[in-house]
Amino acid sequence: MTTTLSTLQQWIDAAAELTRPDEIYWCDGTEAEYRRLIDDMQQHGILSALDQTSYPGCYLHLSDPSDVARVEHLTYVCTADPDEVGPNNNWMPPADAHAKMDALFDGAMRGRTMYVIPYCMGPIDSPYSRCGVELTDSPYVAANMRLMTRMGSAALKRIEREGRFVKGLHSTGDLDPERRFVMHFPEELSIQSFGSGYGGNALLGKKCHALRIASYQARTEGWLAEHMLLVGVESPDGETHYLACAFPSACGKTNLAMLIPPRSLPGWKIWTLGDDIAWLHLDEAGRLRAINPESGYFGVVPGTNEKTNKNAADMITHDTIFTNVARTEDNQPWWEGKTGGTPALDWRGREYRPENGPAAHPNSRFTVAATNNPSLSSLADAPEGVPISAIVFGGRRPELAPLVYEALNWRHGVLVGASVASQTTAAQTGAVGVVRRDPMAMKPFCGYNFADYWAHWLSFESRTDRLPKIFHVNWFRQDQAGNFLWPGFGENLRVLRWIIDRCEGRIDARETPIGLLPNAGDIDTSELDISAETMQALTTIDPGQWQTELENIAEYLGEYGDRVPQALLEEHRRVAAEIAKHL
Ligand code: OXD
Ligand code: MN
Repeated sequence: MTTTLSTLQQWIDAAAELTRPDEIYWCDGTEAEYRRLIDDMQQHGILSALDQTSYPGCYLHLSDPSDVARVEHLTYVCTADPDEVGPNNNWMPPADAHAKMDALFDGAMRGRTMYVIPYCMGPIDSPYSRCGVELTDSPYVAANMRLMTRMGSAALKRIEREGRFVKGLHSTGDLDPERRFVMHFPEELSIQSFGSGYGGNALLGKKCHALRIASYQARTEGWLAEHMLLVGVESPDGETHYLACAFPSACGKTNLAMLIPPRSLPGWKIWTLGDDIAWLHLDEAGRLRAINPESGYFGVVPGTNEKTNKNAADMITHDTIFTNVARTEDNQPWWEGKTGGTPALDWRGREYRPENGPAAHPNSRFTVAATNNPSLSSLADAPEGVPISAIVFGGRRPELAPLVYEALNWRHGVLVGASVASQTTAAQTGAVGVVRRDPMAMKPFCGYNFADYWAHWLSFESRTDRLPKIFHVNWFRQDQAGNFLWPGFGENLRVLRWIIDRCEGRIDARETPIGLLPNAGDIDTSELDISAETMQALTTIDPGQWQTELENIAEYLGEYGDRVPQALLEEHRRVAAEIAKHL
C-alpha cells in the first residue's frame, strides 16, 4: 500500500530518511493483519499468550519497569508564543524541540519496521471526526491502535479525500527515561514521542491527538475536546439521557460508563458511548452533541471484578491485550481485586512475593475493542453523535465536596469545572494521593493556556440557550476512619437519576452557597445500608471548609494572571460572598 496524497508520502519519506527503518509497513486494519501482528510479537517475546481456553484471544505485554505511566514532566506543547500554552503545560520553542527530537530519532528505527498507521478519531463518516497517521516502530502500538481507533484503509481513504491529517511520529527508542519526550506542535498539527511504549505516551491518537491537539483546534473552530466519558441512561419508561462526565484519570470513568444498575432499580439500563474522551459540538438547533473519538478502551485493570464492574470483567475475558498484570500458575491474568486465583508471577515476570509490592502494577491496563462491551450503545457509531443532557464534573475528594450538586447556570458551571481537584493516582508518574487542581479533569491534556480554555468554555453561553446543565459529583467522601461514605459503583445510578430528574425539571433542589443540593430523601436509598446521618453528611456543606477552598481556588486562578476571564473571577467573588454570609 502507498498513498495518492503527496503531502503524506513526502512526510513518510522524510521520517524514514531520518529514522532509517529496515522496512516500512502500511497497516490496513484487517483482522488478518492484527493476527499477524500478534503472532510476530509472540515470536519476538513482546507478547505472550495467556491461557487460550479460559481467556481466548488474550495476551500479556510486560513493559520496561521504568515505563508504566504517562510522563507529564516530559510532555511539552511547543508553540511560537510561550504564553499560548500557559502554566498548565511545559513549553519549549518549536525549533529547539525539533532539534532535540531530530537528534533522538536519528537512525532510531535501524533494524526495525516502521508501521504506517492511518486512523480516524470518531465514526468514519462523521463530520465531527478527525484523522491522523502515526508512524511507529512498535508493533504493540500498531495492535493497540487497531483496538482503540478506526485504523487502516477506510481512514486512509478519508485522509486522501480531505488532504488533512495529524502527523504522529513515535519510536520506543531504547526506553531510557533520560531520553524520553512527548512533544506536541499544534501549529504544525504534529506530535513526536520518543522513548516510551506506554499507552498515553505512545498511542498517539488518544491523549496527544484527541485531547491536546484537538483541544487546540477546537478553540479556534468553536467546539470542545474533553476528558469525558459518555453514557446513555435509559429509564424503565424507555427515556434515554446522555451524560458527559469529566473525572481525572483513574477516578472510575470506565466503571461509570459501563455501570450495571443495582437489582433494587429494576428496568434501568446503561449504554456506553465512551469511557475517556468526548468531542462536543453545537448542532444547528443549538444543542450540544457528542461523539467518542475512540473505538476501544485502555482501562485500569486492578479492582475490576463482577461486583465493581461486571461488564468490564466479562469484556476482558476474551480478545484483550493486558499490560503489566500478574499471572497465575495456569497462565490466567491476575490482578489485585480479581475474584479467585492466586498470582504466581508478578507484573515484572518475577516469582510473586508480597514483599515486592502488588502483583499487578497499580496502573496495569487492558486494551479491548468497544465491540467487546456488553453495554455498548447502538449509537456508538452514529455520525451525528448523541445530544447531551448534563455535563458532570467530579474528583476524588475524601472531604469537602458533597455527593452531588448542581451549578446555578453555565457560567457557574464553568467555575465548578475550573475548580475540580482530585487526589493523584498511578496513571501518572509521581506521588499518589496528593490533592491537586485538575480543571475539567484536563490538567495533563489541555493543549493551550487554561485561561483561554475557560474563556472558550464561557463563550458557549452566548451561542445558544440550549446548553446542558452542569453538575459536580464526589463518590469518594470518607469518614474519619477512612471508610467511604457512599457505596459507589452501580449505586451511583441513584445519583444519575437525581441529575436526570433535575434536567427534566421533575424535582426541586436546595439552594446553598456552592450550588443546588438534593433535598433530604430525594436521592433514593431504598435497599441501601446507609443511615440518614451519612446521607446528611454527604449532602451538606461546611462553609468554613468551603471558605478555605474558595481561597485556594482564587490562588490557583491567580497563577494564570490577567488572562483569566473577568466573568470567571466575578463568579468566584459571587460564590465567596455567598459562603461568607453562612459562616
Ligand atoms: C488514561 C489516563 O489512561 O487518563 O485514560 O491516564
Ligand atoms: Mn483518561
